[in-house]
Amino acid sequence: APTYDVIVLGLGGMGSAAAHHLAARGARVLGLEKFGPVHHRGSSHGGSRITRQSYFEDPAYVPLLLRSYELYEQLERDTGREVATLCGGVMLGRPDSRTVGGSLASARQWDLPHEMLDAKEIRRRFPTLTPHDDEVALYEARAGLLRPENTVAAHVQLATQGGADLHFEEPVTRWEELPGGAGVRVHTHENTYTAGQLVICPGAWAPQLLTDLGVPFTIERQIMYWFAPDGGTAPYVPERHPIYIWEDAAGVQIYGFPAIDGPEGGAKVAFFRKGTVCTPETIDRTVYDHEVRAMADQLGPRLPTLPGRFLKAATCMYSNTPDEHFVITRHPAHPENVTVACGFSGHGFKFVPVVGEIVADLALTGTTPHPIDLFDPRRPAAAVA
Ligand code: PYC
Repeated sequence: APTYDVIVLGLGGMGSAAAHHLAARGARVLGLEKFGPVHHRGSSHGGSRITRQSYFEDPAYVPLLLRSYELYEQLERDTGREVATLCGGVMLGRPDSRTVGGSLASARQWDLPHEMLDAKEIRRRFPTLTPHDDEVALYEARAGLLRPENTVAAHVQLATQGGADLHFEEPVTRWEELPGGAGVRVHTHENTYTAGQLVICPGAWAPQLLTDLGVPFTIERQIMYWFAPDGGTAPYVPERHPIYIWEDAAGVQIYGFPAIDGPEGGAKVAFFRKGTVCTPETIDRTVYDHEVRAMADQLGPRLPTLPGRFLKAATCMYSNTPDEHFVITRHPAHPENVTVACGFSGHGFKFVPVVGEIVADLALTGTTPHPIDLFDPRRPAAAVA
């Protein structure tokens, strides 16, 4: 008989959540991760991620977000770690922008608490922000930020406490199905393991690990920037400052956070998308002056106390599907034994705990009560290169 009920390949944001939810249901779990716990070489680092409910990408995400909020609260209660700060958020742009219009559509469809602010009201409430007169914002009090490293550490902690064996620095070299649908065999340089089920949470390694999924993933190099505002961080503390996603007239989105690392830590900002294609092995981790300048140029007209002084930058990766919707499914080529969660396309972190729950459902029962039709890799829009 297989040694484990489930092997989880990849213990980043999604995989560590899956390992926890599987172990909490009594499964014998082995987790295998190429790097150490909470590393900076994938997509779950950088100190902060946005969370929000009035979801401009598609209203179909909202029920999953509501559950994810509950599970993030539970994660804080169970571990005592700070993972979420609901400082409020503004989705800003012209009324007909995707950021504003899409957020409002989700808020209306799901009756989510929100306020619409005109430019004058935005400037009054949040004096760091200076929108054009023709810009508006959807304000959501329950938007805010998540701490990715703490989230991964919390899930690793709970998975371990739940009895999961988590092996770090042990990359998977290959895997195959056992004869007769009995499960899977997974190889690393150290060992060979068997399990009834395999869960693949590959992050940016999806193109290499999921070649037979039929989804042309694009891995995108992203840069996160930290700037020290002129006049100090006092107006940027989370008690006063919201997270923001701000779309310009050309459809380019920037986003930013309050200053969460004290007066010396500055405020983090970034472009949402607009990265360059990369691979996890060859990504250029250097951030160049022209890139810092391009970010700085966006800030001055919109947040006049930024860019201030450039502090630091770091790189990260998005794993994009063609339509930017996730892939969460039983693997179509291995439907009996393999579950995959990938292609989070730069907007997945807020879903980490609910993805852990869904993956546990799929691996242990073959189905989930959560609405995941949008994430089927066989949808036509997922195949368009
Ligand atoms: O998922 O809200 C998000 C987000 C904003 C910028 C990158 N991702």
